[in-house]
Amino acid sequence: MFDKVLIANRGEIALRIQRACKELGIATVAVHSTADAEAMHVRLADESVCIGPPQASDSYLNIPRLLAACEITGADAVHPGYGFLSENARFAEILEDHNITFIGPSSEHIRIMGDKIAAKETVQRLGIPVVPGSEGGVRGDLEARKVSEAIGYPVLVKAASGGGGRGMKVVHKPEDLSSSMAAARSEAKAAFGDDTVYIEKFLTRPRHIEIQVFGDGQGNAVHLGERDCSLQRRHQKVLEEAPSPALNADSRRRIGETVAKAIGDLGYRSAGTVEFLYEDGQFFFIEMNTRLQVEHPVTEMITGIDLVLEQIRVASGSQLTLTQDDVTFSGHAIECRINAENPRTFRPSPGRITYWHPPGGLGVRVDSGVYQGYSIPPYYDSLIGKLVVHGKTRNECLMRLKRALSEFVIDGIETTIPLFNELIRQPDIANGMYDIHWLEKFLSKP
Ligand code: MV4
Repeated sequence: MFDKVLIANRGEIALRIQRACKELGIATVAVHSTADAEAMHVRLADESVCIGPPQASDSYLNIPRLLAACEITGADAVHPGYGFLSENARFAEILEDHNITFIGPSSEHIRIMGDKIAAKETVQRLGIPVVPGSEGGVRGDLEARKVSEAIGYPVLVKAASGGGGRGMKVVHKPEDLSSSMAAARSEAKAAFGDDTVYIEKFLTRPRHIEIQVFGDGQGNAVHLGERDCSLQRRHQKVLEEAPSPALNADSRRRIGETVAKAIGDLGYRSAGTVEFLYEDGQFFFIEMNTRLQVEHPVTEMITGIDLVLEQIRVASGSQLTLTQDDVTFSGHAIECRINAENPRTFRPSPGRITYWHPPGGLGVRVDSGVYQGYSIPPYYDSLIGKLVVHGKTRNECLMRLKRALSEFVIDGIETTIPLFNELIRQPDIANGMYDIHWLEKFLSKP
């Protein structure tokens, strides 16, 4: 086991990782920018190192500075959290070269899944159902025309290096294909430095359902069920839940077993998320995330499994002790992302938290990196906490969420709490009847 883990992140996820380290008796090192000197993740760590100025490119994303922090403190492993360097294959590789363990997958697996075309080819070979579309990248207009004809319009042109929906173009008719291809290419080139695009059948009203997987890199893998993350705005998730209101135990077991077998065959190590669009009872792979995700607590609440603790264990070379039979699902969990933002315009609202009273009680978990008197800096994402609620049934979970939201008091800044108070009162949400477009339609209403 490791003696000392450096956590290359900030905010609530840095605290989440510190908690797992503490339970394992591992010392923790926090890194921080000058803007984060007063942050909770710095206060609670055993040691801390200032790694640079506020801008992430000069601090949390700066590999040489992180390596220096490892060297100074003698950390033998690094947990990257989510965002920042968590899916940077080069970072994982450099750490490996310095005999520091990257707590995550191999750099090869990160690299493959970062290339959306390679990812799709890889998982398809392993038996995972994918969205019908081009075989690999599409070069000319003629090829694009043929592929689109074969799968039928509407089609979606996507960037191979994409993510977050950038460089995506919906095409409804052949006449628009050539101009949309050109637009997608130039957007992709500008955003990712790679203009490779591919084509898929455009699914018009799917749900976003993702399967949590976990492997030990030695061929053993399990699935931990799904999360329904359909409630998004501009590709930012707002509320996530498990189980999905759209699945039954049989469909869950079938997709879960398919995905777990594939992940084992791939020799994947650590936590991973296989993302699907789900429409008319069918799953279609879109992407795989090779990191711990923001919404992982939803899965922890219904399985009782500590994902970060398991990540640390397998990173230190242990085999997976969990078997699929050990993974049982109990009740329902919902996560609300509490952002320092205006609840209607989503404009960031940094500043000083003058009053902070989080909810508590049975089945209520608040993961947060802030405290009363703390000033939220304007340089990073606006997530300040996650309210995660568990109940025996979805209905109990919703009632408990309503109660927890009513207890939550945050003064001094605007937050997304009022939005959640509205959402849980919508019949479609109460009934679980929503797809990936539901939230934006709701927000566009007066
Ligand atoms: C799609 C799609 C419809 N059809 N692919 C958006 C970002 C990237 N992760 C994949 N995305 C989509 N891919 C096909 N073939 C619709 C989306 C999409 C979406 C997906 C998940 C959650 C929210 C979304 C919002 C808009 C579009």
